[in-house]
Amino acid sequence: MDAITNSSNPLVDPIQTMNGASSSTLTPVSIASPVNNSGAAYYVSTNGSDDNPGTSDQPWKTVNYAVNKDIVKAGDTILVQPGTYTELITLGKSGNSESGYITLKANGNVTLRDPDPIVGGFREGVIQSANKGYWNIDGFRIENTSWAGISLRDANNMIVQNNHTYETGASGIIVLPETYYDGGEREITNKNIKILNNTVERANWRWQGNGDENGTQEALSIWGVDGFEVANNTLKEGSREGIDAKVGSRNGSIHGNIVTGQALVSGTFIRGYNGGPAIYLDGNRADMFNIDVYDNVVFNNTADAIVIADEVPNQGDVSNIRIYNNVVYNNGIRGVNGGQGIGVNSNVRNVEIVNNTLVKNVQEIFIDGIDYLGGYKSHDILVRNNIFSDSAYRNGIIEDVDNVTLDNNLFSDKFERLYDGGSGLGNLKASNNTTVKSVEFVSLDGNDFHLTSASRAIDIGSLEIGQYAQIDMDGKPRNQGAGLDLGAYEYSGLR
Ligand SMILES: [Ca+2]
Ligand SMILES: [Ca+2]
Ligand SMILES: [Ca+2]
Ligand SMILES: [Ca+2]
Repeated sequence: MDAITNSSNPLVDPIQTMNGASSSTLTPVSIASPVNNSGAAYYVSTNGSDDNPGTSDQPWKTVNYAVNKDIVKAGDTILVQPGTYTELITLGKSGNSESGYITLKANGNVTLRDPDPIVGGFREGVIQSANKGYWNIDGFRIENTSWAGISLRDANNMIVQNNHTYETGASGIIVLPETYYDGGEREITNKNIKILNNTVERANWRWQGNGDENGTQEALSIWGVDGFEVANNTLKEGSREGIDAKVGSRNGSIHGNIVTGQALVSGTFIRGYNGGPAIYLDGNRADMFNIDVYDNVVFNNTADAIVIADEVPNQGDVSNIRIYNNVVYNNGIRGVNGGQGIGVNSNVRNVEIVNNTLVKNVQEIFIDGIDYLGGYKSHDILVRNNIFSDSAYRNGIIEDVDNVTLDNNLFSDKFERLYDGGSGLGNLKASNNTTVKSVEFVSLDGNDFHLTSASRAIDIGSLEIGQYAQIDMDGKPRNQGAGLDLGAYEYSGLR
């Protein structure tokens, strides 16, 4: 396993152990370790000149000049001095594994602006690249763009960290193939991508409806990527979907992110579009597999929270997905959309949904493998040690799926049935589920879903969970006291 997939083991991942609801405010640690900064440093300043040598005393003037200059090599750093730069920056070269990344870093408060924020087609980003690798893009504010903020096509070994995109026409950050390639393995053109500690705010801000060229894709899109880590980012306010890993993206993780205020268009019924998930795994035109989604806080999104699906059933499927330690609350609008806390649709197999806390969504757990998208009947879904509480409409639905294990979960007793549906359901093993009048969170109204000593969720969990889930969302070991607790947070106080 390489450095990216190592992150799926929380015991050895320094980022994960620092995680919590406030993790995105922390300075990243050691995550950029592969970056080699031993090379030369060059400078860009608003009062420089592109005829200068690019030193601190005689800096260049434009960022795009710097990223294309022959003298800049793998392992070098370009420091962009404070100020506002209005230009499109097209990365013109690559670093390499021997000499390291090329670092493009904001050396203070640097704002990048689209020179023409209305004109610009599909794939344009204020920072953009095609078929390049080994760049570390660090610390920029990018605002008011025609399409993306940062757009990386056919990219490898990229780190995008500590940036803030604001009011982008389409995605804040997107990794994508140059063309659709008709799907299949050919569309997996990106490798080893880390998107860390960024803020993506008001993505798809010019979206007007289906077919609008300025508002396609999602706030943070991982498209056709083998090996990815999307960690500790904050997404707030966005017209469409939030974090979307799709079209055969695989061997990756989405963790420690805060996702709120996405799918603002939902309920407005603009040309038939009704929003999308805050975190979305969509296999689409190629096989998607081996993905961990954990330690995310997903709340106050207008539509669904975390959904696993396959929009193109006849090409590729989705398998080996783990969803754990997520806190998911107040998503959806009853009567307007499904408001799913965690959803599993068709063409999906081998999903483990473990130790999540889901509260006050329209419905908490939605497993329906056929009617929605077509494809084969989903199978082998494990739902264990979760808390499903205080839903607006119902606990959820389970149907059209085979081999479902639903055990050791806690439900609030608001509804007669643990789940609706039930047709086309083969081999459900439901056991040791508990219903309670109140979960006894620290604060249901205040959205603090740690457990109090009175909670029934304490010590009644199944020990049969993967190694990946042995640490709770706060970074504490599970199985304290007399047993393992349900939900994202292990109780560690006295009872
Ligand atoms: Ca433009
Ligand atoms: Ca597919
Ligand atoms: Ca169905
Ligand atoms: Ca315990």
